[in-house]
Amino acid sequence: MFGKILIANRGEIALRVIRACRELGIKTVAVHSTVDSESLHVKFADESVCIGPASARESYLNIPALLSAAEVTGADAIHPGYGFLSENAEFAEVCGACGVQFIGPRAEMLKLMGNKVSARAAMSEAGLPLLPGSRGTLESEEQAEELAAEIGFPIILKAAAGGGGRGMKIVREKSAVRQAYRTAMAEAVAAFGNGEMYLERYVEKPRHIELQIVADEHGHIIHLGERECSVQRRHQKMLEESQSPALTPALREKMGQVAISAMNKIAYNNVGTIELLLDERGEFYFMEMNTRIQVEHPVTELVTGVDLVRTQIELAAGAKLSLAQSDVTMRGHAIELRINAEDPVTFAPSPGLITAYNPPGGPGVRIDGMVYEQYKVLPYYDSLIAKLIVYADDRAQCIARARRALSEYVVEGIRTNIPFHQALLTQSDFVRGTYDTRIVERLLASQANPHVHAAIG
Ligand code: MV4
Repeated sequence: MFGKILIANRGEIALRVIRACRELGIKTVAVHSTVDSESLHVKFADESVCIGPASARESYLNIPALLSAAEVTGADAIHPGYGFLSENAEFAEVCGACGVQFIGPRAEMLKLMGNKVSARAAMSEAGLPLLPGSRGTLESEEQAEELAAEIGFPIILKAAAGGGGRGMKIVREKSAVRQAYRTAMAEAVAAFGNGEMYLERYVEKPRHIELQIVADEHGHIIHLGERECSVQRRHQKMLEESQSPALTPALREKMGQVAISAMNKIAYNNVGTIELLLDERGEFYFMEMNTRIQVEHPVTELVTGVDLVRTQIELAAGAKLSLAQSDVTMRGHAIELRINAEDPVTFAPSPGLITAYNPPGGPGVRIDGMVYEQYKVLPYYDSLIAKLIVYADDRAQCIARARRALSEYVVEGIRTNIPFHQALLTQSDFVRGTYDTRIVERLLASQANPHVHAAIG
C-alpha cells in the first residue's frame, strides 16, 4: 500500500480523497493555488504545497509543478480526482515515468476513451450496442450529408475530442448538414484543437444512464449498478439518483452483463463509468466512457455500501477485488443534489463570502462539501460548494428526506441553487420518476409561465 498520496485537485473531491486516505492510514499532500490557501483540503491534509497562481492552467493543470510537489514531499502516488488532469493520458504517463503511481486506469485506457471515435469503435467491437452512425471520423461534408441521409433525421454531430456535450450539433434535415458540419468542426477546433467529427442518430427524449465499473489489475471486473443522470441543464448535471426509476431488474442485468463482457475484452482497470443513452423503447446505447471517479459517485456508495475512493486506491496499489458480482446488492435509494454558488433563476455564478452556514444532518444525510462559515467562494473555479446526498429505504422516502434536508440548509452571503432543487423535488415528472433529459427545460418553462404548466398538467 502507498505511504503518501498527493491529491492533484481541490474542493470537495480533494477532501473526499483525504478522508479515504486517513481511514487507510495513508499520509496526504494537498496542493493548492495561491488563492486556495484557506481551503479545507489544505487544512485537512497532512502537508500542503502551493503550486501556482489562481489560474488553473498554471496550478491544478501544471504537470511539472505537481510532479515537483510529489518529489519534494516523497509522495508515492497521485490521486487526480475529477476534472483537471484526471483523464489526461500524458499526465498519467509522466507520473509513471517519474515513479509515481497514477491512481486511475492505464494511460492507454485514458487515450482510448479520450477520443470518442476510438472509444465507440472499441466498445462496439467489444459488444456494446451503438446508435446507427458513422464508423471512424467523418472525412468530408459530402460524406456527412450522405451518411445522415442514409441513417435518417434527426442526427447529431459530435466532436471526437468532445464529451460532456461540447461541440455537438443537432441536424433535422438534409439541407442543413453541410453548414452544421462546418460550424461544429470549427467549434471543435477552437475548443479542443481537434476537428475530428462523428455523427449518429439523434434520440429526442433520452434518459442518461451510467454504469459504475470496478476492475482490479488481475482481470476481475464487476459493476455496481447504474446512476440516473438525466437531470441536467446545459450538460451540467444537477441531481443524480440510484437506482434509476427507468430500469427494470432484467434491463439492469442485461446492461451489466454486456458492460462487464466489454470491459473484459479491453482489459479495463480501476474504476470507470460507461455512459449510456436509454430511449423511450427501453433500448440502450453506448455514448462514452469516463475513466475517472465521478462527482456523483456517492449515490452508488450509498446503495451498494462500497467505498469507491478507497477501492480506487487499493486497486491502484495492486489489491485483488474482494467482491464478486454476486456479493453486490443494491439496497434502498440515494439522491445527490449538487449545491452550487449560483443564482437560482439565471444560474450565473455567485461567488463571495459565506456569512452563515448550517448544513443539514440527521438520518440518511451525507454532505460532501468544501465550505464553512466565513469561507470565501472563489470566482476562479467551478461553483460546486457541496453535494447533499440523501439515502432512504425507497425512492418516495428519499425524496421526502431530500426536501426535509433542503429545508434545514442555511447558506447566507451568496446565492445558491437550493430554491431550484426545492422546485425540482416537487415537479410531477420527477416525483413520478418518468422524466427524461428535458426535465430542467420543462421545469424552467413552467416557472416562467405557470398557467401553461397548469393547463398541461
Ligand atoms: C445524444 C443525445 C441524443 N441522441 N446523442 C451527449 C453528451 C451528453 N452530455 C449529452 N449528449 C447527448 N447525446 C444522441 N445520439 C442527447 C444528448 C443530450 C443532450 C443533447 C443536446 C442538448 C441537451 C442534452 C441533454 C442531455 C443529453
